[in-house]
Amino acid sequence: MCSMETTPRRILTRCLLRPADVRPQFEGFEIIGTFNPAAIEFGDGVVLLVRVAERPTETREGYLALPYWNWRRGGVAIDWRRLDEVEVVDPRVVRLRPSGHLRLTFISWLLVAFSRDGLSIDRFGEPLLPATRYETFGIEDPRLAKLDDRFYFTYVAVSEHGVATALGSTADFQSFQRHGIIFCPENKDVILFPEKIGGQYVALHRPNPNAHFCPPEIWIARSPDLLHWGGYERLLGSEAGWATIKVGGGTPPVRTGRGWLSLFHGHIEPQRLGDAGQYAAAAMLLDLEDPRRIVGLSPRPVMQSEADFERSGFLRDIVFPTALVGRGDELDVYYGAADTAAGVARYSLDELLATAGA
Ligand code: MAN
Repeated sequence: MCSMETTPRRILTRCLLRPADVRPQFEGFEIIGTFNPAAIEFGDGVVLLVRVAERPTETREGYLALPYWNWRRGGVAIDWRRLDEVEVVDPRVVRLRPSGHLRLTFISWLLVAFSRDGLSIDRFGEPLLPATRYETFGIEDPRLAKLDDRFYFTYVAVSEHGVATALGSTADFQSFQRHGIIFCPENKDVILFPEKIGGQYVALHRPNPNAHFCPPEIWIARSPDLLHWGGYERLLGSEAGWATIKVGGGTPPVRTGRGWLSLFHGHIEPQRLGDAGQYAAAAMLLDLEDPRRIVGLSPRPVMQSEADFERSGFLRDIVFPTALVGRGDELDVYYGAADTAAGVARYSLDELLATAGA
């Protein structure tokens, strides 16, 4: 699909976590994914917040099980829908008849995992389960940033009210505070910059409007307090021509001498009906003082599925970067693989910057 000449070398690739490594939270459920991990330096090592997806194991002839969180009672429940009432969009999503509303075939929550070397998990911490009415279909795809000596994480809150993004925080990864929805539906891939710029917090986000005048794009916004956002501006879309369906923010940016470096994902259209299509990642560099300005962009993906655990799983051919951790001249990319596993791949910082033209 794309030439390899500017593809940076992977120095190493490790599968960090697979579904078999984690126990289900809900009785009668199985884990189908431990993926899209937030990651950040913590103490002497790295801490991860991993998205865990589980689904009911029971099957009933002629019915499909759609799990949800009963936020009033505080527990998981299953909606059994007749097969003639649902239309399969892809393995993750079904459309209900006659309303046309979407539902997920699984439910996600977040798991804390600690790693000393950043390349293997030593122990797990607490699970963070859905709780509010905005989280009934699960909480997904967290991203972490350290701001004012506290760790803040954004996460996708999915419910019958839409796909919104919420904010949480912690000082120690043992107790957590929820700050509510910060980007209304439809917004996901909300990514905080790790410092204030010009006196304001900055975030990337990906609105997904219902009226499709264009494919979903990456936007940028500012806030005085992390809760109230404004100053919205479009950042990136069709410039990433290789991403034929859509683009979305990937990793929180890291400061480099050439600008804010971030990997973003792009969705490439499926070859076969019912497939989800391929997800790959490219690099962008944003101006340090004015991150609304793109100062470098890799013309092609820098990361595509290569390893077996990236090529096959719940879905196929997905690498979905969600965090960068600097290691001197090298950079560890944490990512979700095939919507199933969590991986880490190491790159040379200079090679990544070179692909973005810096
Ligand atoms: C998409 C995918 C799924 C996710 C839903 C809701 O279909 O990213 O993994 O569960 O959106 O966010």
